[in-house]
Amino acid sequence: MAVRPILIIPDARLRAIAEPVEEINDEITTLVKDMFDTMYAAPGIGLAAPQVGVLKRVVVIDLAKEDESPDPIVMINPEVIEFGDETVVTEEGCLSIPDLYYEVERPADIKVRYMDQDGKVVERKASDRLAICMQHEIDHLDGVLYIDYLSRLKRDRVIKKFDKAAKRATAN
Ligand code: K1U
Ligand code: ZN
Repeated sequence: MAVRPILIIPDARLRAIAEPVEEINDEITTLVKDMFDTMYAAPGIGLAAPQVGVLKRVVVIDLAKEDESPDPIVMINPEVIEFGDETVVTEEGCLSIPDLYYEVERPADIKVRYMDQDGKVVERKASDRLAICMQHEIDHLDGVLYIDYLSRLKRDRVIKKFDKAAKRATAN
């Protein structure tokens, strides 16, 4: 079991564009395993590789509740290939912006294409929490955070709070 540290804003790696995975080798297999360990330990329902400082297009998700059996999803080089017309407003959180939750509006239904851990190309439709979580995680691969969808006032307030905390941490 290897739990990796989760990066917190304003770490610049959370704003970088992650590179596509060219080959599913041992490095990627270990990364996926560590990402699940890290996500379950947090706990969270999703995690993108840049959140553990690896700028590769890898996402893990598990929406199963504590009393349900695990339902792990691995998405390598994921893309949203269709957005539905309807939108929903749901509360989101982010392990890289801890202890805050805000409502965000996103497309309710999407179709995604990705490679699974065996390198098989998967196309699937998603709705409800899965669609929201997939969009949140795929955004991470492009350096986009859910706070980017808030009003400028709310977003700037969040950024300021974490900038201050980071400055305090480096001063000590
Ligand atoms: O990517 C991340 O930072 C993980 C994030 C995923 C996410 C949450 C909500 C909406 C969209 C995407 C989290 O997992 S935050 C923690 C969380 O939501 C949660 C934690 C424990 C139980 C249930 C939910
Ligand atoms: Zn996040």
